Amino acid sequence: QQSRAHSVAVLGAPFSKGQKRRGVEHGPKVIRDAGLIERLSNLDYPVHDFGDLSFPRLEKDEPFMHVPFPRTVGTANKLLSGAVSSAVGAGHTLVMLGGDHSLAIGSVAGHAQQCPDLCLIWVDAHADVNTPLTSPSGNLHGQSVAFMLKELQDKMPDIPGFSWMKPFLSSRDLVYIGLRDVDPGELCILKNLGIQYFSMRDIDRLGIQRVMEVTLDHLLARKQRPIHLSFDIDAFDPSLAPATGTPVNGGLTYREGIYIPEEIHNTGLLSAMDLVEVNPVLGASREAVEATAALAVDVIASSLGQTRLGAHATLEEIPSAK
Ligand code: B3U
Ligand code: MN
Ligand code: MN
Repeated sequence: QQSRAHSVAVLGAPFSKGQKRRGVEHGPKVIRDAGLIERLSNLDYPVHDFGDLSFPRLEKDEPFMHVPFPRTVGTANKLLSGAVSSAVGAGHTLVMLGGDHSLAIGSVAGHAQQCPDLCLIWVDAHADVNTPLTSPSGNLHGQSVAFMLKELQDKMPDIPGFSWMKPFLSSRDLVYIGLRDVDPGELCILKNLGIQYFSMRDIDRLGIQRVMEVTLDHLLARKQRPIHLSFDIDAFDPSLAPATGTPVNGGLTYREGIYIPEEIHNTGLLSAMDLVEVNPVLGASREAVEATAALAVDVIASSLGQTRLGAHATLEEIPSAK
């Protein structure tokens, strides 16, 4: 396969208003501190670190029904979508570091501005497809996908802060992997729209190899198209990724969680990705935070071509003994 882009852009999005726990805005810093840029430089293309976005603080942002900070989240995502759109438009493969998962709204929307035929792989313990009316918490990080789906348009109220965007994604262009904490309204949406998903139980039954085969076949069989990977670190088992806001037992093993981005890289079609919900404040110790951040770096590096076998030297690089 051809590889789409020849350079990588890293963009931090220190934002946490899509949920109620503080700390996830420090995700970009701890992921960088775990050596992200250095690891990516060892791969074969130029890496541009675009730094962190700075999001406006709004004076007054009353809840919409029980949804907190709607204008703050909407405005942040509008800003992010513009930045992602420029980076992808400039030919970079975009890596967005969150921040909470509400940021996927702007990230995928900005990517879709440049690549209207993109498909989306959502790796998460949660489906994040609540509408404001089905959401038990009100939190927007549990509603990101609902903002994107065209088929949910008539179920979505007009939320202040989001008038800049229209739904752009068809339910057949989305696959979930890792689900194990899905709300009743969300399950109804998944089934009703016929969305392809693989729960942890499905991974137990089929194995991760088959899951990725069906995932990529579902999205790419009709035509080759750009992939957006939205990876929530809570897809991993909490023993591996403890520093996150809503850990759920029974998650991905290290090998499953690395195999997913490896297979996506092998398509040559990865165009943008998110790595979200690393929250250093919620780690029980420094070690717990560092382990979670190191895992995030492994996922990103694997998405961009790092292999478990290691880099491949050329024959000329092997020293001659004679
Ligand atoms: N489904 C619940 C819980 C949740 C979603 N995403 C996370 N937690 N991280 C909700 O609030 O919508
Ligand atoms: Mn999520
Ligand atoms: Mn999640």
